Amino acid sequence: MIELYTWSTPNGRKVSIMLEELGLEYKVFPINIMEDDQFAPDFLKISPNNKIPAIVDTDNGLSIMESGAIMLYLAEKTGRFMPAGDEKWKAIEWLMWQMGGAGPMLGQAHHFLQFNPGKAPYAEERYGNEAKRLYGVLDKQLEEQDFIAGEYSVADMATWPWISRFEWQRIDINAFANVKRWYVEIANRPAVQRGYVVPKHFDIPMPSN
Ligand SMILES: N[C@@H](CCC(=O)N[C@@H](CS)C(=O)NCC(=O)O)C(=O)O
Repeated sequence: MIELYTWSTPNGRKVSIMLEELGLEYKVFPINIMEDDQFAPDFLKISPNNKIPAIVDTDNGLSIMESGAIMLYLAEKTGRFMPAGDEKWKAIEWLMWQMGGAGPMLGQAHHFLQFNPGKAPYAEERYGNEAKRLYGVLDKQLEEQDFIAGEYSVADMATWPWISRFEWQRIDINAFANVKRWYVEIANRPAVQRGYVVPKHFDIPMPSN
């Protein structure tokens, strides 16, 4: 069984969505990052960087932090959501794009545009522009294929929860037709709907038209 330590954020939802897609048995341990649960000594033993998500696989006692590493572990454990052949490297390439680029940059957009508007105009402009650039990159990748690496994979499950915050990022998702089509298709997957509400219920934001 997988023990999942998580909170209702994009990085946490990546893993709950993947666990739902896989149909694996898992137990949720909410780590309320608004109340500093992430600094509790017991949690630091499995997530020394004091961030969610983290898992423990009770089959072998292994603990893993970092959502991208967790997704690679689950893909290897189950043999699912990782394409074969060259497309495997496309899935990993875009997983790294999400982990190293889209996630951190969109996180900054949330910080300045959503939570601290008016305090740092330069940062708002910088991360607002970077968010638009990233949506443009993703839109181009989705121009000729349904999913980021051809078939539905870890790359989509890692990226989609970040795109679900398009409103916080001040993005008009209607301006990115391929991203919008991809976003809505994934939002309609029952496993994504189940994984999105772990550990707390929030409605999935949907484009206005
Ligand atoms: N690179 C990490 C980032 C994890 C991360 O930033 N988690 C945030 C929530 S989305 C967190 O736990 N923040 C608590 C804190 O910074 O104290 C991953 O992908 O797992």
